[in-house]
Amino acid sequence: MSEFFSNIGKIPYEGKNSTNPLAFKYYNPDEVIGGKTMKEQLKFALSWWHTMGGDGTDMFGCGTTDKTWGESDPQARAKAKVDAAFEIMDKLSIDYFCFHDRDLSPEYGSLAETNAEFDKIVDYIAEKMAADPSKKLLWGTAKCFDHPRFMHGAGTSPSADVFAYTAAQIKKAIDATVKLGGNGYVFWGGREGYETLLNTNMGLELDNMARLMKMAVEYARSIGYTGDFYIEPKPKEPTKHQYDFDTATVLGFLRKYGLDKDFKMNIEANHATLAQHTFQHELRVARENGAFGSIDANQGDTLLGWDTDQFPTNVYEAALCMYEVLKAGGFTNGGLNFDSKARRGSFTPEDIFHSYIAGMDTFALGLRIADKLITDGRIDKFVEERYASWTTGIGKDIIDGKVGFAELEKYALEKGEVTDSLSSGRQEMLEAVLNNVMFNL
Ligand code: XLS
Ligand code: CA
Ligand code: CA
Repeated sequence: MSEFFSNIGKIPYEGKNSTNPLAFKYYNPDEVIGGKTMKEQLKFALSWWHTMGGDGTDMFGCGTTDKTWGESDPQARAKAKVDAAFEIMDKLSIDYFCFHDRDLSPEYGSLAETNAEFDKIVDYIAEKMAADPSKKLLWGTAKCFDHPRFMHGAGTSPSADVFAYTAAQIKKAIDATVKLGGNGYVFWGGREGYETLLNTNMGLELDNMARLMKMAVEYARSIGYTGDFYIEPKPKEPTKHQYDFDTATVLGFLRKYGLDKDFKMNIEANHATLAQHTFQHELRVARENGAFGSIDANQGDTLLGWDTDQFPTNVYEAALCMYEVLKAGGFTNGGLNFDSKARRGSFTPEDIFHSYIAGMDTFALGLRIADKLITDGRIDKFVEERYASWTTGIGKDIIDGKVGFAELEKYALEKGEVTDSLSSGRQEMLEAVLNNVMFNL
């Protein structure tokens, strides 16, 4: 087996004063932060689609970087991709990976043929994982959105045949996830949405999406899968209205169909901003609802209205993200998947490494800051004191269910004006506290 990146060695941790572009400045895998090693806290994953397959193609032009891995034959290329992926993970000290079925192995003629070739690649990955048990599958998923058969949706297609095909494809992707010991299975509703209500039976489509998910859970549990199921919210792109708009919308859907015990969220930063939320907002909504699962780490561009999937370099965002992760008790089955791609102009093999180093160091800094923010305690203390009125007196009576409208009316009439009970929200002071913690490392 040949080496694909012979000019790049294992990326070392050299600390913040290093100027070596091929070294980590902040990610020190075995250093303990917040009670666990950084590698346990961050659980970085490589995304097979961007890293192994994305060649820079966009709607205005063809690829700028070669992702053929030296093979023109699709079977040989799929195998070479596995070798190259394991080399990248090894050199970057990344323990996890994520895939869509078709990223691993493309479509051939019939579904049966496609499945047979897919099995061979899954077996090959299983062999590589057996040889290096540090490599693990974070989650798998099925690519039910690129082929023309999915033009009107997959689980939400008006065609029952397409629904059946989708179920068959997901069944196979679940089999592969289980075979590779994955602890996560993702549903991102690629074309599960609509362009116009003039041709859409929304009620049936949503019922069918829930049917598909129920079947997936039943099947996976029946073959012994014990991991998590995630829904990855996204408000738009490719469809105008995606059904899984944001975390709050997805929670409503899950509860309506009795799926809330089975699913958590895979929150992507760029999807949060597309929904006009902050990344932290989406994480907080998930956390407050016991639905925090996994993260697709990337960033969008606030000046662009589409999904740019850039490698994350915004330390502020990463810090607030890791604050939510630590407050949620850290990752269990989930982790940080770099659903990110180098810019089209960053086309050399080294750019793969520069991109991951940038993303990993950004989240390493985020973790360091978040841990300091929690031990510093000023923000948590402020929030606690802001809500102190709920721990005694009338506030406690409300929480304890001791009073209703009649008692509250009596209380308010006796009390008179209540504006004096308020104190400043101190937003600017708190933002300065965050800056102080951030730059005091
Ligand atoms: C696309 C999504 C997709 C999911 C997995 O926007 O981010 O890549 O993460 O299907
Ligand atoms: Ca994603
Ligand atoms: Ca995205």
